[in-house]
Amino acid sequence: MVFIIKPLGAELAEDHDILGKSDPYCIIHIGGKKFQTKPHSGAGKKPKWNETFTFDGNATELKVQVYDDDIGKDDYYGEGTLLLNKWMSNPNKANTDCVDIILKNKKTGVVTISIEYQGQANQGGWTNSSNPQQNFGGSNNPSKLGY
Ligand SMILES: [Ca+2]
Repeated sequence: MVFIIKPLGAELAEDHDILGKSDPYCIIHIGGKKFQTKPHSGAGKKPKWNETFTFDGNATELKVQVYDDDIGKDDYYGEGTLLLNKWMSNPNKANTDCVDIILKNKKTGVVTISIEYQGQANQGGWTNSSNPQQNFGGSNNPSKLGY
């Protein structure tokens, strides 16, 4: 399954940087893979990323982590999780959602992210109950009349 993932930006509760403004970036974890945006230098509480990542693999959820880029250890804003089934039931269309970023049970911000699932709608494995024999040729199949 292919997901087009665009972390658009964030609204953060605090500016972590002591000198100047925070330089936030985010990391997307999906299906064992990791995508990282560039830091939005000096963005403070309202970073914009507008980067596009393509994930090809199996995943049911996506985790977002936000950091402030610093010399030495980067400050951690926290993380949030999005379930992907909403996009899988509405394929081939980019839909934007927000994910709360939490650190130690405290909301530290919101990340806006656009996701598009490319593929067939997820039927959940139960709605497509028709017998394949009916679809792939029985004695009544009109396409066979010409032979
Ligand atoms: Ca910084």
